[in-house]
Amino acid sequence: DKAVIGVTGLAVMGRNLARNLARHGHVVALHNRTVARTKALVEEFGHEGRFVPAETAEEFVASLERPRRLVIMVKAGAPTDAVIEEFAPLLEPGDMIVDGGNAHFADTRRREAALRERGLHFVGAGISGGEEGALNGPSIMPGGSAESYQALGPLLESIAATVDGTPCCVHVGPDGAGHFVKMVHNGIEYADMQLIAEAYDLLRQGAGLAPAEIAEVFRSWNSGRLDSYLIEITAEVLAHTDARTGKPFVDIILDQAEQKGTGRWTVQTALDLGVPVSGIAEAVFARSVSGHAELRQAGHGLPGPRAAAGDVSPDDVEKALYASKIIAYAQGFNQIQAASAEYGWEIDPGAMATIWRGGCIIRAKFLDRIRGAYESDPQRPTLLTDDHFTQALGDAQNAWRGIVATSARLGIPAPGFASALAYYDALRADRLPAALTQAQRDFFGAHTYRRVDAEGSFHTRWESGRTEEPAN
Ligand code: NBP
Repeated sequence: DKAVIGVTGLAVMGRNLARNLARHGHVVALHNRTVARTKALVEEFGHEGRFVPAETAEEFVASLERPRRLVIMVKAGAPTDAVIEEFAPLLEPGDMIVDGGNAHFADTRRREAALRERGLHFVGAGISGGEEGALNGPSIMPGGSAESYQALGPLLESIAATVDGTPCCVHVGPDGAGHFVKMVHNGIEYADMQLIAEAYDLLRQGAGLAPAEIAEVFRSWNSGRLDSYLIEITAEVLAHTDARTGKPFVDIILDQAEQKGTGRWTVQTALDLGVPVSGIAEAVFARSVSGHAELRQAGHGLPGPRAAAGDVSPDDVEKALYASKIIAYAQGFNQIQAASAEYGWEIDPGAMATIWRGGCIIRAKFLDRIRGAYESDPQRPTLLTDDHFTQALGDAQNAWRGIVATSARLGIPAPGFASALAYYDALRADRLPAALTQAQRDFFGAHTYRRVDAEGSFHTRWESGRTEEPAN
């Protein structure tokens, strides 16, 4: 039997993806640099489906039916290039290489162009949901040509998570579009987690609740509009007691959050595209601050209030959290739209919300709302103008402003809540002080300015008579 698809790179992700494919009745070819991994998979899980193990690259390629579908699940970066170089010469025109790793979209664009020259399809596919998702149904974001999706899409859709009968997998767009969208997914995940952390901190320090009580608050939120995987696991974590000490588990964890880099990529890329993603940026920087032990040590004695429980109400925190979450997602979707315009990807933002409803870390009811918002107006400049979101933001006004003010007064850092509110107010403003900034730029650097009452650009001769002249 020939295999319909092959997976090379059988660490946790590749192994689980191969098992998922086999469990759905597909014949799966297997390959790994270290042969022991291939053997272990067949020994442990061979009964789950039909596997065709191969020891060499040649054997692996020969075991695939044409057009060959070869999935790479190795470490992102140089290992991915090495594996592509190993297999590309063995493939024939029309075959496809799928990179399911966490590649940077610029690398995917480069690889796609190089392989297209050689007559091969290259599909950069974002796969979310970690090892659990890979095995039981991930959210899959494949890029590449429409032609490659015809041959590959049905297979991927068969193993993806489903919500209301719809698979969490759709053709995202050409070349790097899939990996770009996966990157922004991760950036949004950072923002969502930061907002949840701030909500916890406000309930803990601001309302004086114990972790077990806060777990109950999150549990109740999880049956409302905040219903999501991240809120659900937050309740689980907060309810957990450390077996060694009997203390709340959250209190024995070192308070330094790490990162693997996709959040940073999201912000770097947003800066290049000129898209304000302040929510994601605050989340990346908050993790960074947490990890700077020496700064925190140095800053620990600085004057200011030590949080003492105030009158923070869980209902107000819920409203502030929901409002700030709307802002973070609106910013992330704007980043996808900006990249889509920049690279000519024609990404359907509503379809991205649809495939994030299941399988991935940010899966949530909320994404159905976003889907609806883009269905009613695919071109909308911001999600904030959708009726449901506008109303939620309106309802949150007192609570949101109160929570941000209280956090400042009590000395509880809430950069996510505060920056979301500042962004919201900036969009609402009649006039921004950017007028002054632009005037300063003209003063010291002759950078020119535009007037509200005339066409064209102008420069004022600040040093000689302050006369205004047209600039070209
Ligand atoms: P790793 O990222 O730990 O990579 C291990 C695999 O890469 C092994 O199969 C290893 O082969 C292979 N490999 C390396 Br390293 N260098 C190689 C080379 N030069 N030539 C051939 N093979 C090489 O595996 P993972 O955690 O399963 O993740 C796979 C991909 O999926 C990564 O890109 C990751 O970012 C992405 N991802 C991971 C998760 C997650 O939750 N772990 C979630 C979403 C996406 P060996 O066995 O011979 O050493």
